[in-house]
Amino acid sequence: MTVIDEKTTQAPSGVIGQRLLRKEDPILLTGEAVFTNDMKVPGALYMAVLRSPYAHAKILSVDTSAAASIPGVAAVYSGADLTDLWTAPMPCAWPVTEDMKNPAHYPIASDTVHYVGDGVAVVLAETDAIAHDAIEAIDVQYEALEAVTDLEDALSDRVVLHEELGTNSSYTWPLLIEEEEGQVQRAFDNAAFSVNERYVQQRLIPMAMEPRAVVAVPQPFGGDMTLYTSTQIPHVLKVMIAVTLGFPEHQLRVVAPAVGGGFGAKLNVYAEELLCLALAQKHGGPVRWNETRSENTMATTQGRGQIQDIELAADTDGKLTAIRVRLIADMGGYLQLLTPGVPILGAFLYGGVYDLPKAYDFSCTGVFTTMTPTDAYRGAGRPEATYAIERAMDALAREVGIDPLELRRRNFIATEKYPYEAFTGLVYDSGDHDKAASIATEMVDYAALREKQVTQNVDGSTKRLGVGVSTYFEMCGLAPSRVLSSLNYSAGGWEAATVRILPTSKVQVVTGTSPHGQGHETAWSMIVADKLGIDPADVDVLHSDTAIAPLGMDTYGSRSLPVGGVAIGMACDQVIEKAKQIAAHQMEASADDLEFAGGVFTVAGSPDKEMPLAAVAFEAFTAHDLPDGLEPNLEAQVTYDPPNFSWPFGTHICVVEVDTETGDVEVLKYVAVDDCGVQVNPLIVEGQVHGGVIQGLAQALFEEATYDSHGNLQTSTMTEYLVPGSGDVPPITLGHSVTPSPTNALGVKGVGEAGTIGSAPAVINAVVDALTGLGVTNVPMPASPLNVWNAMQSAQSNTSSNGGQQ
Ligand code: MCN
Repeated sequence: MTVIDEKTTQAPSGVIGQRLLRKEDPILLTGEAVFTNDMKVPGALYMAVLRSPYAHAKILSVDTSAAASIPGVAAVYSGADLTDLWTAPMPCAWPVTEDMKNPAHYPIASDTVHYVGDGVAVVLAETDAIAHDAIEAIDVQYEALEAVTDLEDALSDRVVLHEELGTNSSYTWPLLIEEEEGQVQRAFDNAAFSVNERYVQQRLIPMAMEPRAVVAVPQPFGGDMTLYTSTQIPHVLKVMIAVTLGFPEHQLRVVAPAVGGGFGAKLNVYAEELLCLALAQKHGGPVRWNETRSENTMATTQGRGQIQDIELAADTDGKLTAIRVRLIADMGGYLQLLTPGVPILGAFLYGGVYDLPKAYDFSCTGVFTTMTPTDAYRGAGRPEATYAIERAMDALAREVGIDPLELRRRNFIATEKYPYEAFTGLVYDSGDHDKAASIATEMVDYAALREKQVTQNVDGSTKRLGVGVSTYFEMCGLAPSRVLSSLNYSAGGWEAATVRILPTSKVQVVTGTSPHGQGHETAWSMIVADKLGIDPADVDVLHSDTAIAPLGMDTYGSRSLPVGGVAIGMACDQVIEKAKQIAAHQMEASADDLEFAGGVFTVAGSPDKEMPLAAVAFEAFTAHDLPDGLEPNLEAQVTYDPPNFSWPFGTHICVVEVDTETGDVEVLKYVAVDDCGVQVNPLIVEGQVHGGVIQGLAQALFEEATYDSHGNLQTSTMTEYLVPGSGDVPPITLGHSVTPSPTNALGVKGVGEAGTIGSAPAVINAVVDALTGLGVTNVPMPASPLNVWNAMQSAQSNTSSNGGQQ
């Protein structure tokens, strides 16, 4: 249930701010949308991949003869058979340090496998069923090697996983920021209060509703190729394929048809994309592949996977004086497109929304293990950072002996300090943390809950009430290119947009963003309609096809609105400027005297003179009477590289009841107050926050990808990997404040990841808060009944060994 607090609802003005239903939904909801696996491609061969059952093993031999003899099988290849196809290893676009170790990783292994699910052979066959039967008939002999699934064990190099690297450590990335040398250590030496906490970010499986799928279709003449793939990044993928396969970029078209969710896991260049394309080229005909759900759990990248050690130092008032963070980040078997950079993105957020002096000591070591590679998962590094600082703030509040919200308020960056240069040197655009916290506390009736706890959480009580707070900042709108370059990221952060008014005044927008559930067709139409004074239904948004939208940087990092949407607004402004020249010429007035509102040009001081944009569009098309030197047609193209990230923020509060007899956690109330600046469409914003909160809540309470000591994924189906169903989701009440971003003309900030970033710490803080009276100071994620029970047991045994002192 989503309840919108009317008090905090932004008053709509113009089209921006209206709660329009999403125009892309009818075909999705009626099953008419075409996903990659729905594509009808006559004559396509079906590809199936044989995956390693070992987490770490040498491939001794691959016998494909039995599989090749099955009727309907067109070809069977081992990794060794295909080595000539690759001109370069699989790409990693984020070499975070100069000396980062990156093992050569090819689409199919030919020597050693490094996780269960690593591809060792492929079959091409006339049907999907034959292809899958045939992979069963391939005989692979392995020499099993030891698996390593514990991060600290991996770091010890007891077993080196990529022999050629000589170590399992991929990189260590430090960030030491001090006003004066030695300041961090001095702050800890002189701290009135300090905490030293260890948290574990369990691995998560992104579980998009649609698993991955690929269809590669060579065109009959000239060597052109079309690749249909369920991806978030058709543009980036095109460049990466050109680099990796040496495929001529100008002859490659990448299309992302309808995409059923990605959550960061489809922000990658996958082996199967390269295999389908290379094999389609080799066979001179289409090749397709469709991922099964259990393949998806092991062969699509996973998220999180970190050990976080965080220390806070504070003065007598509980004001932060220094933060120290040490991360061990699980890379998995190989580096995928962004694997090493994901934890680094979080490095800038361990200071939360707090006024921290320049006293910050961070370092992250990325380590190889024998598990599925990790990469971006909704929030990518930022939920992890927020979790650590927000959990540690609660620990510090317990040390100081004050309410956790009061501790946060003492540390908030004051509103008048915005724009605020943070300890990292990054500038936060705008914020009002007191306001977001006040709205949230009012909505949840915080004071009453604290009073209720006093009467409910008494000795012997088996239903304990807990209240958890989390305040967060998100560094989103991934851009600007110069900052990304300073982090060694290989690509830029700009976005492209074209706005074209057609002769009959309907509008085409071409965007480089690539939506997969975010409602861009609706939102972009609203931006255009608002600017041009037309009906959003008269706008068509073209996207996700590099032949139609050749320029783009795609969708991730909650960047599409603050970068791509802003670019569209700028293109509209340029179109209006050009239309103004034409209208002025037609009305024999000076362009400087023209005003544009509601889709009509008027002349200041001459109320009888007006010209609708539709009439201007037709004039621009016929070009019979245009001002001298002006080109026909109304079209503008903008490539926008923003000057800053955008910084949404908010306060989430979770209320739980924990059953001390069973360890069961019931979420009684969840309030999320998010501020993403001006909301283009509050209905979409609420959907995004709602989905995000559920993903964070799922990490806090249900989901965990677990591996046994041999590296076998124990949670490869949804009976073991607990994705919450609608019945598991508690009531979520949304509120918001609106603090416009001063860095873009629309005043917008992104929101796609906000819910995920704020939620997990709010839930776990609530669970720990409920059990504080029993001596519990930490409950690991997920707070399953077993984990809660164990936390209570170990608190009890600590208490007994301390002679009853808590
Ligand atoms: N929006 C708005 N006003 C704002 C902010 C956003 O109306 N002030 C709207 C935008 O217009 C857009 C949507 O909210 O329609 C999300 O915008 P934005 O925050 O720019 O995020 P992106 O479109 O770039 O989406 C990426 C983000 C990420 S990083 C993940 S992961 C994620 C997410 O979006 N994965 C999703 N949301 C998802 N939603 C679905 N259904 N499926 C996924 O895989």
